Amino acid sequence: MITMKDIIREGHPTLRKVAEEVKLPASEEEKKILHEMLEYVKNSQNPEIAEKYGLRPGIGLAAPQINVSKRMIAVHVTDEKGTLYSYALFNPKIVSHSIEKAYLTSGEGCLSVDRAVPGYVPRYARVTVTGTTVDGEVVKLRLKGLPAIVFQHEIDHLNGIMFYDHINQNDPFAPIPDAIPIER
Ligand code: K1U
Ligand code: NI
Repeated sequence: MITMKDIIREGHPTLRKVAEEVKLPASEEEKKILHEMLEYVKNSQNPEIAEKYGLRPGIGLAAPQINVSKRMIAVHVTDEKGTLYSYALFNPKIVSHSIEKAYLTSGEGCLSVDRAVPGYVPRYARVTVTGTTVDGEVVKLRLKGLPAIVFQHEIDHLNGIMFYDHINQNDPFAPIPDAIPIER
């Protein structure tokens, strides 16, 4: 079971590396890790389990955050309509995106960052993501709203990018032209 002890924090060099593609079909060990990553995210959203094991609640997790430099992500998040997006993917890739941007009005957080970093994080408003599930199925997801933001945050981790790299350092809350504000 993954716990906060397994999650590396900012300053660790793995968080700044470009993660390796997973050679498919994935190994049993890679499947086990990816399955456990999704379990972490689900468990962390269960108040009883989160308290028992000291899990910080999360809506996503990328393998580099547990010091595994491979292209694997887990996301478990609902959109504004209550639709659940629960995915564990090998080699996720943004294959197309909108020109339009979006941002969370409350900013973003990260399980690898033990401090609040205020500011707007500009993201694409809509993305199409492909990837391969633990069962070897290829999926193509058309995402908007919070799920689109979370997938971009997690795929950034695979490229050594932290959310605060996108914040305007001089004016963290400077308006982002033509961007959709997302409240949550
Ligand atoms: O990758 C991570 O560090 C997880 C991170 C994902 C994320 C947060 C915000 C915007 C985009 C991506 C988190 O899950 S931080 C915790 C969090 O935002 C949250 C936790 C429980 C309920 C709602 C939000
Ligand atoms: Ni993060």
